[in-house]
Amino acid sequence: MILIRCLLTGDEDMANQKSEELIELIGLQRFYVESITNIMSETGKKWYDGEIGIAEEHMITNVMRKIIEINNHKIEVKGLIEGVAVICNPEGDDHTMSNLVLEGLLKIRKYKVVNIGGNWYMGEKTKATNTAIIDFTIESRPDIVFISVTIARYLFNAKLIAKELSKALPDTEVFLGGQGTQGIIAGELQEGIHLANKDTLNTLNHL
Ligand code: B12
Repeated sequence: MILIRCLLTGDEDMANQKSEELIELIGLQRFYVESITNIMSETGKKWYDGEIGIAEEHMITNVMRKIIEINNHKIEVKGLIEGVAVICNPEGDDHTMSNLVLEGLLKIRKYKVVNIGGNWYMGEKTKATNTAIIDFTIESRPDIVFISVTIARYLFNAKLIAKELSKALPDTEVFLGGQGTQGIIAGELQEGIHLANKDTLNTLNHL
């Protein structure tokens, strides 16, 4: 794909232009859930196989994040909002690009989005971090909460956050999703906590 070539050479302007062309062709939502996800997993594979270094992987991630942010800003939320959505990662998980993609997809559906993000560097203070995420989310009074987990070892944290939120906010729909949730078995989660469909648009279209 031409876009990945622009990203690999660090040509940000060209990457932007190619993204615009792709969006024109397949629409923003498919660009988010198909093109970006594919390009990023290919990038991860190239890094894993030693074809590219850590710096190149970071550069691609950085340019991609900017492209998503530019496009998210273009989404206009007019009229009555559908609800409030909070997006977060559990402590430890640094994969925040999914949050940006989800932010855009929720904005398209007229949600006011509070994206707490990730990158919590509090060392051993996992409990304090979880409390911070939980308290902030409760204060935001969301209709839905999206918890994104990419690395499975942070699933325990994510489940803990989900459980507390579901207890404190019984009318709020809490979703766990992302690559790190692949091992969850249907029915394993308690009532009020949903496992996001592998097809992200499927989950979003059923909100
Ligand atoms: C970018 C990246 C990073 C960046 C993250 C930067 C950032 N700010 O996001 C950096 C460099 C920091 C990083 C670090 C690491 N990474 Co990394 N990373 C990636 C990479 C290349 C892309 C991830 C991405 O952004 N994808 C694009 C998004 C849009 O796709 P997505 O996350 O799948 O989200 C989609 C769906 O899953 C869904 N979704 C996600 N969450 C949710 C939640 C809900 C509720 C819903 C509805 C939907 C949903 O929505 C999206 C659209 O459909 C992946 C490769 C890959 N296969 O994805 C590796 C990858 C995830 N990383 C990996 C690893 C191993 C690491 C490190 C452990 C490496 C290391 N040794 O340090 C660290 C861990 C750091 C940490 N503590 O979290 C492995 C994970 C392997 C595994 N199975 O555990 C991967 C798969 C790479 C590989 N091939 O080995 N990484």
